[in-house]
Amino acid sequence: MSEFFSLKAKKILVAGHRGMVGAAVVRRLASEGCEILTLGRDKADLTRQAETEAALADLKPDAIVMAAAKVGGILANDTYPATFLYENLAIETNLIEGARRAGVTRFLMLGSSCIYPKLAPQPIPESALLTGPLEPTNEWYAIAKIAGLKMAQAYRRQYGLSYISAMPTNLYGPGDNFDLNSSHVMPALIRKAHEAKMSGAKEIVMWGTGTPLREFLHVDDCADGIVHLLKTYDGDEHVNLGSGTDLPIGDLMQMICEVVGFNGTISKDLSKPDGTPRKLMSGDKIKSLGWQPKIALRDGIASTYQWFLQNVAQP
Ligand code: GFB
Repeated sequence: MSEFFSLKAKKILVAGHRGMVGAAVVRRLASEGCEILTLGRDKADLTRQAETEAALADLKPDAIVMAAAKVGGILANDTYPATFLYENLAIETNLIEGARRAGVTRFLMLGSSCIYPKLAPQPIPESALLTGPLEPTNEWYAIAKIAGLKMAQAYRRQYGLSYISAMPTNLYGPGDNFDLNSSHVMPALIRKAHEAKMSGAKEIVMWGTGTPLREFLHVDDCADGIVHLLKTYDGDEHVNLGSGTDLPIGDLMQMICEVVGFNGTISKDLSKPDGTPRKLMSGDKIKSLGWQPKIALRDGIASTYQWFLQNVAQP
């Protein structure tokens, strides 16, 4: 795939560099010969327009990767709809308009697979966007992310800017949030299996029925896909970024228990929501652009568990 945008000697701003995705993009960019810029909360609160625009005017990056977002698992999304809608809209608006004002011609906006209708055809092609109602537990976050990708399209159309969007599937890996109330399923289940093993508990609790299917992509694969798109893609339509396979949450739980070494039983908390039944994305488009993921799920869980042991677990 020919390079549309060379990163060599360019100034690339990774917005959200302390988050799981942003940190992975920083690691991935280290071998690209570019200057990596970051924007900590101490320098600018990205939900504040004036602060964001002043910081971007000062940094004058050649390109921006928008990894900054208010993110969380199914319960956090369902409990804080206003926060998820407001903060994500504000961050996107401030970064995209701020980028335009600062003369930034290249921008990669990151969304999520929850932008697609709850009952979209599987695997979900990019063209399924806005063809049906959203999953209620995360429609607020989804609406914000749809607005973000539409902003990138609108800025391309009106101002001729090379702004693009990527929609990653459920991500996991080093730097994830392991807080049981706000996290996604992967870090929650790693923590639960580990703590049960350490305390000798006989049982761990999984939310919902365990039947929903989810697709998982290691964050280092995601960062690699982001850099690939940044260098090679200049289209109007967003691009799915997934692993190509999914599995039931119950099977994921089983795999995590094997990796962690927890041999007890798994019970279900049916008071917690299942969310969308399935959201496997089609990877045809990114494959045609010359990219595919490398990290197998079991290997990714094992290395994430090691990261958890070294960085989060209490000794
Ligand atoms: O990862 P998760 O929170 O988010 O949950 P979504 C995925 C599935 O795992 C759901 C089940 O069916 C949960 O009920 N699950 C089982 C658990 N046990 C647990 C647990 O202990 N913790 C959690 N968190 N889940 C999010 C969206 O949806 O995915 C966001 O809300 C975003 O907007 C993100 O799109 C990628 O996959 O359901």
